[in-house]
Amino acid sequence: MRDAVAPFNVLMELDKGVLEPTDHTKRRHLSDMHGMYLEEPDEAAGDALVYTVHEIVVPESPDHIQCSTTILQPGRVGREFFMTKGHFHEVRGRSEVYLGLRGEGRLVMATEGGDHAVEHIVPGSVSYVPGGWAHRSVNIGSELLVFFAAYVGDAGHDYATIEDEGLPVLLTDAPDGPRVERNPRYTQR
Ligand code: PAN
Ligand code: ZN
Repeated sequence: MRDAVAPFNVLMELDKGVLEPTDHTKRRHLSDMHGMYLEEPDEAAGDALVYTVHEIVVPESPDHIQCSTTILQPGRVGREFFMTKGHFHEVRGRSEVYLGLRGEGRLVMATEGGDHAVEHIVPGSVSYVPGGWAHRSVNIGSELLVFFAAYVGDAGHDYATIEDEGLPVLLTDAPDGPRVERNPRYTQR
């Protein structure tokens, strides 16, 4: 973790999302996404890399802002595009901003009450994720999707709610292009 009381700079490779230096890198493979897609991945896909997150880690306090880049690979499981796990912030009121850097994606957001919103992630898009909205990014293109995220320092991540309930909609690859479909497995509280 950085001593964020002292100013610092890191450099980002804009098209790759790599931060130099980075404090922490996590990688999510198909095996980490178990049960999140309607269909199980093809065995031929092996344990493919789905996404990488490079993080700048500062103290988990509302005085600070956590920053990260996400690099989502292109691909599909069945008709669904590669996506992040998605989460609510543990502290529900904490907001976040996404800045699109490369590729073409969608940001799926939903409240615990079942409202949902889908925004575009493209180079230059700035998406505001208000507190209380779960969020998942989806790569609908054929190249990498890269974006930068900044969020309140003590937000934390609640993955379990999305793992249990899913999100109200899915992004699928339809003959006429990407489609937002109702998630048949979504269970609203
Ligand atoms: C992002 C996400 C990142 C990976 O930095 O954490 O895109 O997605 P998952 O955390 O859902 O695996 C963010 O929203 N942070 O709060
Ligand atoms: Zn978040």
